[in-house]
Amino acid sequence: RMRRWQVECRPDIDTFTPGLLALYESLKPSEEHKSNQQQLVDSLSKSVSKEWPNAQLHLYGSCANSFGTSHSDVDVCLEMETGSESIAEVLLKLADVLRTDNFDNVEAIISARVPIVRMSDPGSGFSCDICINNLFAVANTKLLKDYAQIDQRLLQLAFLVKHWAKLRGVNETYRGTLSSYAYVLMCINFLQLREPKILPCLQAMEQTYIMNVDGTECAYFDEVHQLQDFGAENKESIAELLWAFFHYWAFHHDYRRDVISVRTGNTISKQEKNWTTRVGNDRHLMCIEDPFETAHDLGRVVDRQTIRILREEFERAAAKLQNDDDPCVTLFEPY
Ligand code: 3AT
Ligand code: MG
Repeated sequence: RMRRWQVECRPDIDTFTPGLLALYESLKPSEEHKSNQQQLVDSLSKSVSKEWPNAQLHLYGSCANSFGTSHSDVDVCLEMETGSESIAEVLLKLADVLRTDNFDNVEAIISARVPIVRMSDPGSGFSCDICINNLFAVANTKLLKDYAQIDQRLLQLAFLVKHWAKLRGVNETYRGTLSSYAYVLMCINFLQLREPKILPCLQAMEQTYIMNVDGTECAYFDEVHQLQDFGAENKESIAELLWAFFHYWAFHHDYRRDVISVRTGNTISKQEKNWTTRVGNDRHLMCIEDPFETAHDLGRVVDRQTIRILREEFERAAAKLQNDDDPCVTLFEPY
């Protein structure tokens, strides 16, 4: 009897590639969407510079890493000298400034791991998160953007996975499932592990980009225009890859032993990271190493209940792609 993990992909899987690519195209943000985002950034920049003329405004997250859909929010990082003020004090002052300038629903969220001000733009209705001096996010945004330029299958796969995760309700960190950022790292690592490889490991190559964040060096090879043909030997279609992605997380990944690591382009052991026992709220049931903040496990939000939900969803997704007549529809049915 074939074991589940030995199952091969259905022979007609490629017939679903055009449908999946059409869906991917429909998820990409429109030009109008991008220009609305730019307007929001411009008016925000004006407000901020009145109070903090030397602050630098960086976009991060999906509005800058090229993994943004037409539903994505705008993530902004302000780089500034805070002097004797705490980040919380700066954020409270920022919230006041934004209220005065007529932004909507302004709210300072001070207790989060990364404290932010959240607000929305009265014109476009976009939601916007603003953080202070979180330059790791700026660095990982550039890393993701650079990976996306090597092989177009990364963007295609990640858009479909993010879309699936949103519709299936497994893209909610506050409820114990995974962030969009975590899903993109899962996609990158998965493509680094294909044979032949579709993506290289940029952090294992010559360092052409180095940014120092709070004493941690964020360094990697960023001359990605030299890597345009990197994945060319691998001919797998997006339908095959999407199935294999879910199949990997349903049946192949060793949840007990392994950590996925974009930094090394491989999986490493929990033992090596000392992620074998629960420390505080960090359970380390599903381990995803942050490429720069390597002590940070992006899966730490996952608990006993949500890991079961996630694994069932991965199995369901693999089964839909394997068996259904119209998986482009059924895969994405809301839960
Ligand atoms: P959406 O399209 O908005 O769902 P996104 O890529 O903007 O996707 P998030 O809004 O979840 O994702 O996160 C915004 C950025 O913040 C992405 C990444 O640069 C950074 N980030 C998010 N979560 C973490 C984390 N746990 N550790 C480090 N950086 C993070
Ligand atoms: Mg975002």
